[in-house]
Amino acid sequence: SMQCFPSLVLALSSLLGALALLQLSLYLWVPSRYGKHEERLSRPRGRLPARCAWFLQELPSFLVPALLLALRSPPRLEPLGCRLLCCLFCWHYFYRTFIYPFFTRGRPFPLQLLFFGTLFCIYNGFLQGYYLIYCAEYPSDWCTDIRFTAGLLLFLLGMGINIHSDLLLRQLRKPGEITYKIPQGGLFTYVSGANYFGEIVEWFGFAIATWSLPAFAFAFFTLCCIGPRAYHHHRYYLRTFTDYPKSRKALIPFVF
Ligand code: NDX
Repeated sequence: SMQCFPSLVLALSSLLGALALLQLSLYLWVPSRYGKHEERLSRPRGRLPARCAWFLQELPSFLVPALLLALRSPPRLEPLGCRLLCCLFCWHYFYRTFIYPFFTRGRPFPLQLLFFGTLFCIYNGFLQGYYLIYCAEYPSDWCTDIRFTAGLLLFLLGMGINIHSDLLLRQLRKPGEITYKIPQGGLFTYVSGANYFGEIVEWFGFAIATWSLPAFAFAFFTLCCIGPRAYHHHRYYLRTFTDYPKSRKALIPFVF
């Protein structure tokens, strides 16, 4: 049966950090080619409807940690913190897998990115789940620790912002439409990447609540992955809409 190998956690976390830096160097100047940054009709084949693509891609991030949690024998009942934190992770990916894709009005998603996205979700789902289920140790009163409570609060706040912003984006289109409009309302009043801002806050909250290397590596990866993308969205809006709100920032309200 499985057990904790701390060196495996260290190796996988370091590789995740390295992937984050690779990601940053690849996509800081040129955006990753999906959504509004994919050249129109350039590759009519090699895409999957957004609904299937997001479902398939995100599923492992839910399934892998959920299975690790369910199948661990003997079941890990102590400490409470580990299961709670693993459930938080699964909860986000339950939303991302079973709710978000079924409402999306996004354009078809490139198969090649879908492939790498799926690999990434397997990798990260395993790392976070394995660490929390087999390795993490918390004092029995972790649930009242300031790191847990403050982190949890940030996680919930970020998730709220992320879900709300994704909803506002979806409402910009009627079913079947693929045009882009200026997002309005919620945190979009202040930033072009409100959904990304929420997601980044969420995973840094998770990292603080778990106080673990894998979770900080994932928060850093998220920042490197969708931080630059928020900036590219911002640039896209500025060159596409002459009436784009001048005071709006790219990612962080009032700052950047
Ligand atoms: N999926 C995380 N890297 C990513 C898929 C891409 O969950 O090779 C990371 C995630 C993957 C990436 C994933 C990992 C790294 C990959 C990358 C591809 C290359 C890269 C594999 C897995 C890679 C290395 C080299 C390291 C291997 O038509 P449309 O789609 O544009 O429509 C959009 C619509 N919309 C608008 N509609 C009308 N008017 C407007 N102005 C509109 N603006 C947007 O709204 C969409 O339907 C929808 C949202 O669009 P957008 O562009 O704002 O968000 P999107 O990027 O699609 O993300 C959707 C959500 C969002 O909440 C975000 O926070 C979350 O997913 N997300 C996304 C990416 C990664 C991630 C979270 C994370 O790292 N935690």
